[in-house]
Amino acid sequence: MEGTLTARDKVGVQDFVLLDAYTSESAFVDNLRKRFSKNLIYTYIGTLLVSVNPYQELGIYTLNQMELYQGVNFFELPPHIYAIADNAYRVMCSELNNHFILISGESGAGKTEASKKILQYFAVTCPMTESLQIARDRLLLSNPVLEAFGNAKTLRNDNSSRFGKYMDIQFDFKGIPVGGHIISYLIEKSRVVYQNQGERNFHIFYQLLEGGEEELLAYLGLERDPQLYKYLSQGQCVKESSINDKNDWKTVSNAFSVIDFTEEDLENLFGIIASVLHLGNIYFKEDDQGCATIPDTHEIKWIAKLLGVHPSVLLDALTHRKIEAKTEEVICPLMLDLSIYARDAMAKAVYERTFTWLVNKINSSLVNKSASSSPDFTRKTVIGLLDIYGFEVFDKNGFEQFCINYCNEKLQQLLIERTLKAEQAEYEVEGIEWEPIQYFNNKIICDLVEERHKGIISILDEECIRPGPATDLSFLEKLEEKVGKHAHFQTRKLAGPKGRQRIGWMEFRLLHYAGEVTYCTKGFLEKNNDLLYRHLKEVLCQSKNSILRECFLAAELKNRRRPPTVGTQFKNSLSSLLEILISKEPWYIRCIKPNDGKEPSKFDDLVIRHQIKYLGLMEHLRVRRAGFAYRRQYEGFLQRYKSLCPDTWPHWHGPPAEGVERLIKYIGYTPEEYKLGKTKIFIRFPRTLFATEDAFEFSKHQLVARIQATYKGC
Ligand code: AOV
Ligand code: MG
Repeated sequence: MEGTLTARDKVGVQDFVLLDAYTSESAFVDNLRKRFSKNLIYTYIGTLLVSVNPYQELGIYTLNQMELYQGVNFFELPPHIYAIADNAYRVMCSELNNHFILISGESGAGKTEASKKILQYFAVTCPMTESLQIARDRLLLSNPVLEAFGNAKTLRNDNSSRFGKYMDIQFDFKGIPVGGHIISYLIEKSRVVYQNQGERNFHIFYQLLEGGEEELLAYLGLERDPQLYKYLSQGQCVKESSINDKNDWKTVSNAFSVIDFTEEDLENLFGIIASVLHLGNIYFKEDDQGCATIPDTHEIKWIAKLLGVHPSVLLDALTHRKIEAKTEEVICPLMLDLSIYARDAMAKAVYERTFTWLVNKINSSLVNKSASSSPDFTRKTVIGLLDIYGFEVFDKNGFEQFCINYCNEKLQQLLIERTLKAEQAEYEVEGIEWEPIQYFNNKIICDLVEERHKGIISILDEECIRPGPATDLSFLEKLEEKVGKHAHFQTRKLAGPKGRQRIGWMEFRLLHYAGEVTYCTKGFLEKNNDLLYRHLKEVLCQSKNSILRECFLAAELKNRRRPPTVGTQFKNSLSSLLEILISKEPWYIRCIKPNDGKEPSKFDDLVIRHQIKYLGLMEHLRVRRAGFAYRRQYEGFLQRYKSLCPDTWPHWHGPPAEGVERLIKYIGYTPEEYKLGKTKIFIRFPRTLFATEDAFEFSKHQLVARIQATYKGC
């Protein structure tokens, strides 16, 4: 065959395990490039799906495509996200067990789009009854609502998810989707009050101003022009050509009407959104003593009206602070910077809690009452979809990146453990011997971050609560003292000469699984503490806006003492997430961004290599290949290659295992090339399968040629 290009040479292999040079990153990149240039964005590593963002509509998500993939065995068709969705669904239906699909990749790689494609696939292909259509619609429409409130334009992605999302889609025993449940993780609330150059606040603010009806804006005391609002205009990019806020407003309004939101809910909800904008425009002045005053109370009046609080009480709470002395409360005026802090803290807290309320509200609308009360429907299984922020490295990385990257460490750990475990379990079940492979266990980094009393989060918490003046610098010094010798930790003081050049005085560096990230400790204490002055909390607890009252009162009653810090809350919520995931069958989608410019058809080797590294794809491939490159159920193998052996063509009537044995003997497999398990054939080398594939392609062409010749003769 020398000199001629095979299909594999032109479009690459559709499963990386078939790569001959499977340990070579270059071969991996080459294969991805070949496929990408032909708009083949999906490739497997076994049952893991690698997806490269095409940054263009490819016409591969049509109804026809959905039908094509329905009920078809995994490797029968070219790789597709529908194959993952369909297989997870079918295994769930046949084995009545729970599954999850973990979608990971860096910002802009296509995670959210992938999760939407999966949801749409289920909505279209799963059996449905009329009474359950509403549950399906609500599940679908929860997306635009959560995206409006939780997504924003960043430098990396015009629709970047600024919260983590885990969604369970619940199915009854017949495989009909009956409801769902969403858990959200750590929304990036700092964005409410500040955006970097070229970035925007959460979409909902712009949608409301662009699309909201005249009467609504008048009721909320808002002007249409986003430039007029400080919280919306700091990034100097209130308009973005790829975003149509007006249309999106219509979609979100329609979604609200389908998801059980009452008029009153919406009035309260937009009252809060508008109040945040008014808050941002409050202007403070310094009096002779340096204390803050609010000379113009226009905004205060609007906030007071919309939140149902007394204007003078609000004004007081923004410029004063209650301090508990031994026996009494003392009220003291705030200096200018502390008033600004109080105002921003209020905006952030109000937005964050409203977002949580929104998720809860959507969840209660996703509970299908008729389904859960009927005994026939008690048996439920779920497919969980995890779309969480990807590993982030910016020029400056803060507390938010620290949390996001820690989350990615944890998920990476889960993937490695589950992959190895699953692989080992499969060999055991099939009665096949295998050699375990070495892999880097990133538990050491997870421990560095989360270990009780010793990890970075604990050290940060200690600094947050200890009496005496604690600062971001004293936190860094504590880190140096307690984890300074850790192999994955560096600071300027403790790093080698190379590090000395690049790590600033306020910075520390973590050697993450995915690469080095330097974090600036500025703001760590404040963000972890997340203090809202008690005075302001009291005002919000008394609010006549029922959403706010509910959010703040409930939290007050629950946390009479000091609530856990942000870092600890996040750590706990991640640990519950892992508990949820560990009990389910995993499916993985690893998304890759082809370039940093959001450009279609541009394949940037460097950008891609970096992602391959930190997504652990080479490692995954090694694990997958450590024992056998390929495995396939006897039925599927026989079905595909039966034409290669006269004994099995056109039909084999005996047990499939025997048919496969007959077939591979005929085509000349040697004993070291394969092993026969209980239900599957395991092929050790890719070249064996290649040869079989080539023979199959050859025989197919011969057959076609023969048919064509026959017709020509007619
Ligand atoms: P992300 O979820 O992974 O980033 P998105 O799913 O929002 O990334 O994708 C970013 C953009 O890439 C989308 O808005 C689309 O324009 C385009 N895109 C992604 N996937 C596809 C696809 N399959 N086909 C066509 N275009 C696509 V973040 O939320 O920022 O981590 O935090
Ligand atoms: Mg996203």
